Amino acid sequence: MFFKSAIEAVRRGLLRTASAVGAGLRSVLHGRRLDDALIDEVQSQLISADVGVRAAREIVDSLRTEFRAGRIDRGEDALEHLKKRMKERLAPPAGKTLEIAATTSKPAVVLVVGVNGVGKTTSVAKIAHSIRASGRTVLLAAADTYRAGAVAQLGVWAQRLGVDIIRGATGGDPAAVAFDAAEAAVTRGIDVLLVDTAGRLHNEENLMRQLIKIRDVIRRRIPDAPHETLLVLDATSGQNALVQAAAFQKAVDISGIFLAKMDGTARGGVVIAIHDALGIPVKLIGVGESPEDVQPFDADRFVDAVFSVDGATIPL
Ligand SMILES: Nc1nc2c(ncn2[C@@H]2O[C@H](COP(=O)(O)OP(=O)(O)O)[C@@H](O)[C@H]2O)c(=O)[nH]1
Ligand SMILES: [Mg+2]
Repeated sequence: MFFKSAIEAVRRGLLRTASAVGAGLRSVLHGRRLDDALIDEVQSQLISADVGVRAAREIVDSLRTEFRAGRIDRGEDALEHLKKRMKERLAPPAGKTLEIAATTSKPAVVLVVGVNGVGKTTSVAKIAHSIRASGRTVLLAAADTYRAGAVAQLGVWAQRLGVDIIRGATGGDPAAVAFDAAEAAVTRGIDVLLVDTAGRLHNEENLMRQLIKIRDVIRRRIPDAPHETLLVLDATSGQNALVQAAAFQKAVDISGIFLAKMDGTARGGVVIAIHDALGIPVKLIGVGESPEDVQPFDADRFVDAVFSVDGATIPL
C-alpha cells in the first residue's frame, strides 16, 4: 500500500473517537431491547460525535424503520445496523487515495491549502515521508511566505526528512517560490512536488486570490498541475471545518481532504459530516505530530475502528 502505517498509530489515533462513539453506543445498546427512547439516545450519541445532525437523523431513521418493521429488536443487532449504515454513507467518493499514487506524469504536484494552524505544514511533512518511504523523490516548496517562521518550520522538516526544499524570503512572493519549485522539480526529475501555502493573509479574499495565482503559475511550467489540491481540516474544529471547506472549494478545486488531528478528538464522526455536506473525499487522516502519523482514509476500517471495544481490536 502507498501509505504504510503502524498498527499502534491506528490504535492510538482513533482511540478517542472510538471510545466516544463506539463505546458510547455500545453502552447505550449492549444487552438492551430497542424502544423509541433508546433510539433517541443513539441519535444524541451520534450528534455529540459530530456526525452531523442530518446524517445522525438519517442513520437513526433507518434504525427506527427496521425496529418498527420488527426486523431489529436487540441492541447488538442495532449496533451492526449502525455500522453498516455508516459504511454505506462513507462509500465513494470518500476513501480514494491520492491521485499521485496512480499518476505517471512527473512531477506530480500536490497543492496543500487550509486555514492557519490546521496542520498544513505538518501534513506536508507526513506526505513527504510516505512518498520517500515508497522510494520516490520529493521536493518541497515553502510558499507560506506570510507567517514569520513558516519557511523555517518547513525547512526543519526538509532537513529531518532529507528532502530538498525551495524557499523564498518571508514577505516575498509565494507565487515566485511556487514557480521556482515547479521549474526545479522538472529540471531535477523529481517525482512529487509538495507545495505548502499560507493559511491567513490580510483577508480571505487576498488568500484565495493568492492560491489561484500560485496554482496558475505552477501550470505555466507543468500544465496539468496540480494533480491534487488537498484541503487540510482540523478534526477538532467540528462543524467549523465545513465552513472553511466551502470557502476553499469555491476558490480552488479541492480534490481531497486531509483531516488532521484525528488523534486529538472524540468527534471523529465529523468525517461523515464532511462527506455528507461536501462530497469531497477524505483521503488521508492525521493521527499525531510525527511524520509517520498519517493513514489513508478507508471507510470500512474507520467504522470498524470506531466500533471496536477498546481500540485493541482494530483490524488492519
Ligand atoms: N495531535 C496532532 N497534532 C497535529 C496534527 N497535525 C498537525 N498538528 C499540530 O498542529 C499544530 C499546527 O500545525 P501546522 O502544520 O504548523 O499548521 P499550519 O499552520 O496549517 O501549517 C502543530 O503544533 C502541529 O504539531 C495531527 O494530526 N495530530
Ligand atoms: Mg504552515
